Amino acid sequence: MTPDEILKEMYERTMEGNAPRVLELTNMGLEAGLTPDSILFDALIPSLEEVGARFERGDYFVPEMLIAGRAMSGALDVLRPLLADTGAETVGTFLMGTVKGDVHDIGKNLVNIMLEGAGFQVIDLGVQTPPEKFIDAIKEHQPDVVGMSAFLTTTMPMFKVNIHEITKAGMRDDVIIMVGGAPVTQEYADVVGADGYAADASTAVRKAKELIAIKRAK
Ligand code: B1M
Repeated sequence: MTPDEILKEMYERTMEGNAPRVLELTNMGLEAGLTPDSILFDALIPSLEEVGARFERGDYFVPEMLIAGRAMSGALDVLRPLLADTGAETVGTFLMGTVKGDVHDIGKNLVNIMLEGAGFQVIDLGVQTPPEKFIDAIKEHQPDVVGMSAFLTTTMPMFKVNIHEITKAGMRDDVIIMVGGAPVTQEYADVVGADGYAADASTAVRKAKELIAIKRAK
């Protein structure tokens, strides 16, 4: 198969949620010289976007979204060391979690991979993270940045709740707070009082570095 054929089939099989074949195609793609970035941005991410569009149209339901997500996660396991393996020095500690009420984690995991690749130490609190878990982890790890992901319009308000609780706990000035996730915008980040927002994983890395440099220069 040519690299283009591999990407095309990967797009289709991810949409069908055929995890074993997506895994096989990921390995074949790498052997054929495809970069991890190309596998992500030319096949896996567009495929999940199409899954989301089909769900909105009522052509797909939750089980289809679930298996497509699993197929992508399997491929990410293979890509993780390749995306993260830059040998960069530790540039800061990043505490990351998907907010309470939200089980989406693929986007968060991708941000984590890119952060690790850029030299961040990442502490991942997983999904459905309640405010008290963020607070306990801030106390324990004293991160430079606290990152919160939300993927539903119904869970985005948890940013404000979390920031309020972190402020009440007297820790707001100790950490930089970044938010992100598919429905989140810069305007929303400003409204909830976050320090930073990024639309995708690589921008998140750049933004985190910028914000840390500004804070350390003060
Ligand atoms: Co869900 N889901 N889902 N889902 N799901 C979406 C998000 C949706 C947009 C689909 C749609 O309608 N088009 C929609 C949300 C609508 C809305 O609120 N605006 C939706 C819905 C409605 C639901 C349920 C409510 C469905 C139901 O039960 N009726 C339900 C909710 C469950 C819950 O959380 N309580 C649900 C469930 C699920 C599954 C469990 C089946 C599965 C999740 C599997 C998993 O994550 N392990 C799933 C999936 C797979 C999706 C779609 C299809 C794909 C999400 C994904 O992984 N995208 C999604 C449709 C879509 O996004 N087009 C959809 C790929 C990923 C790489 O992108 O997540 O955007 P993304 O992450 C990006 C950026 O957002 C950014 O960087 C990432 C990488 O570039 N980013 C940050 C993320 N976090 C960041 C943090 C930062 C900075 C940047 O700083 C801290």
